[in-house]
Amino acid sequence: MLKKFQRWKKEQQTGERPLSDRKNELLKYEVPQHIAIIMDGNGRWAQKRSLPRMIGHHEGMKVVRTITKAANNLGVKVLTLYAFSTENWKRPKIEVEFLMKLPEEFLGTFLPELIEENVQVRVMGHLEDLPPHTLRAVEKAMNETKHNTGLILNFALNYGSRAEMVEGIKRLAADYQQNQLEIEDINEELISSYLMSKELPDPDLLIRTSGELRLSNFMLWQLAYTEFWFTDTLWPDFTEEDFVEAIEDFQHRGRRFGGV
Ligand code: V0D
Repeated sequence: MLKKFQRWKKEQQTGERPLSDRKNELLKYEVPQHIAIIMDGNGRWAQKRSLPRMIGHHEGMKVVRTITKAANNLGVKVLTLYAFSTENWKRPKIEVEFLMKLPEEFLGTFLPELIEENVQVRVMGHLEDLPPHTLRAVEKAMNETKHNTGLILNFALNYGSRAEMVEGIKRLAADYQQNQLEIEDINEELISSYLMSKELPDPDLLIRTSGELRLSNFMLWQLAYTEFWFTDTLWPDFTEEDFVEAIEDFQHRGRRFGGV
């Protein structure tokens, strides 16, 4: 409510186009089907305020809710969020333990709302290494939303793209060894079907916050034709306005797939 008022006041003072107008305009053009986000800058957001990094992660979790609602309302089909990479285990133990409680807290607070809004929760990553309490919460959410037909909210959790490829290629090789497929059957579509993102379209738009201009082992195969959008804004400061701006920019770019 406060945020809405502040937005209205700013629009009055600066003559900015209201968010509702911008969203209506957006819907006249092609909205990206699949948006992937690297939600970076949570620790830095906290450190800038002399707060523990955990507070930044917690603030970042609230933004996940805002952007999920926005994506669902705009008719985005899939929102993939990079929540925890295979590299993130190297962080201090207490930070990892705190992070592993966030799925439970997020779902404990927002699962009823997600169900209400017809959102389907999915997770891609090596789930077998997650603490049992985290896995339980995630499995419950996936199970309770599996028939929902709205936005697919896809969390990349303990995910790494190269590991995903290695594991997929091993299964492909095993299937070959057992005469399930022939060399000639190997094509891009088949390879996609051995990845954790199978049955999802490739992302149309990748957003990375906090000024880092790297992929950090995120969906390397799937991002081959994706438009990239970077911002210096830290994830806890990322707003619906920023999200709409990214989509507006996406719509203004011509995508040519190497053709003319
Ligand atoms: C911390 C910013 C939601 C990024 C967002 C375990 C870093 C907040 C989830 C979540 C995290 C994951 C799965 C699920 C439901 C919610 C989450 C982690 C970190 C890593 F089914 N936010 N969030 N998971 N952060």
